Amino acid sequence: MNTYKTYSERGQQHPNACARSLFELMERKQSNLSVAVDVTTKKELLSIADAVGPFVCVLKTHIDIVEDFDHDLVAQLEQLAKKHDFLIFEDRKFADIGNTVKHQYANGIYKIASWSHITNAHTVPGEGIIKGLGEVGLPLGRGLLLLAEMSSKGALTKGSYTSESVEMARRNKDFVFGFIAQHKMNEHDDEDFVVMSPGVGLDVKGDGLGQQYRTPHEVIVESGGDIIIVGRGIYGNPDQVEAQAKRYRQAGWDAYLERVRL
Ligand code: 5FU
Repeated sequence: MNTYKTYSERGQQHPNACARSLFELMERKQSNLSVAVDVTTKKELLSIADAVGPFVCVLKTHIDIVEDFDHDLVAQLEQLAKKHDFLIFEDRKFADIGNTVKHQYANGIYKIASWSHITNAHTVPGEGIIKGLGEVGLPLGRGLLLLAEMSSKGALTKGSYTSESVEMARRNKDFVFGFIAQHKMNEHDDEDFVVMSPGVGLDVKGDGLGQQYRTPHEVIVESGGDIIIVGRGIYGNPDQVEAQAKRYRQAGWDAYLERVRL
């Protein structure tokens, strides 16, 4: 029996507004690709975002590595998100008590909540981190992913840590719509968490610093992930950015079609 629904079916049924718009746009663009644009200048970030924009559902940033960050960068990213129809995900990995993360999310130099549709948090501090971020993000219609499983070698995100993280998500479904994880996390028919999986590469298996890569097929078909996150595999060779984005988008979408037909 086919237990995998299509992205559009999931979009129609999902209780979380952020997940609904994400699924709808994935179907519209036929893309389950997120590009991690880990570059350190405004110029490179904008140029890669514009080049990969047509092929992605989500553009993932690490805004604090940009040397010449300013608010014009954010304004231009938001324009590109509209032009190419993608969501922005600041991979901030919040990890402090609720009161502190609230300020880190809303204030400071980056004011992440004002422009990033999606962000994420470690569950190590306990559930207060979700409550704190939710006070800022919920009124803005933002969505949160919990880090249930990391991709790197030796990660401690396993066993009861992972299952407790899923329980936290279940108790906070208004704001938490999914996970950064390596496998599908749904256990009940009535739950539908979005799984975004980093550590995806078609050509290499690791990076010498603990990163571990799997193929889009392994992530989507074998492990039941929903969105592949690809960084250096796409922006690593500046002359190949668009070609690699097309290649990974195709590999991700083919894997999805295989999964829903299984
Ligand atoms: F939560 C995680 C994780 O478990 N692994 C990751 O690699 C996040 N990442 C991010 O995905 C990491 O910070 C990079 O931004 C990206 C992977 O980049 P790569 O160049 O494809 O290795």
